[in-house]
Amino acid sequence: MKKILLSVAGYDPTSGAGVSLDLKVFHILGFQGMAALTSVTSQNTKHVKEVQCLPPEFLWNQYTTLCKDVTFSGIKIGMAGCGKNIPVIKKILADNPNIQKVVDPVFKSSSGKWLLERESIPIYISEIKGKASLLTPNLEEAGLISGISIKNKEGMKKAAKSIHSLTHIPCFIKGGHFPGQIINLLYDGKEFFLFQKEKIKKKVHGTGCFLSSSLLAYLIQGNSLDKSCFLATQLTHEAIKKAVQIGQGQFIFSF
Ligand code: PXL
Repeated sequence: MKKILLSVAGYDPTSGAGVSLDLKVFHILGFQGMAALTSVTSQNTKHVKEVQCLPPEFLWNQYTTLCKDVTFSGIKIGMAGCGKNIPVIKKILADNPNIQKVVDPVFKSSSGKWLLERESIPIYISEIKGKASLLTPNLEEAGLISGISIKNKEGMKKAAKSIHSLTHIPCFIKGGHFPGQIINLLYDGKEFFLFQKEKIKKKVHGTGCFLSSSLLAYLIQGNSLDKSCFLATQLTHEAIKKAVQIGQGQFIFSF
């Protein structure tokens, strides 16, 4: 029987990001995917129009109802949607001390809309302290968490160290927004690992979600943290090559 992975994230009606993308990624990597929704958005491939956060009691209800029935092998946390959901996310993480948990701190859409209130960022970071296997911010999110403005590899290293000391969680910074090259960096608390790829000139929606959900799947397959980061970088790169412009805005994954 396939192992079950849970995505706790928001709904993007294009399926280019959020839970519906996570479920597809879990599927292609051999897992059964399930989801608990934090929030629902209205958006197209051009922009996010509105975010409706679901009530925290309902998020907890979705999670506990699933738990009464099935056992999860791993959990991915994506968009929290609003500060009110943070205590529930903390409870879900704390309720699962013995499985791999990847937290993708989604703060802003690529079109610039806040997906978590800015003032909730420090609370979120302190509430998840020590409660996950891996944190996967992009460059901007890593800057917002650490207060470091990241311009190059050295800046990434400084930010990753600072985020690790704040959270006590290994940190994988997704450096897809550097001009010219993609530089992803893992800091596991001891060592740095760099994963570099040539940049494909396409604006693809949901690359952060793709990276973090594939990372969880590779970890559950039994790969080490650095091997999982390598494999997820590779798979995301291949998926970006195949992404298509279905609407009038960003490219979305098609696999
Ligand atoms: O890519 C970040 C992201 C994650 N989850 C949902 C989103 C977005 C960006 O728009 O809508 C649901």
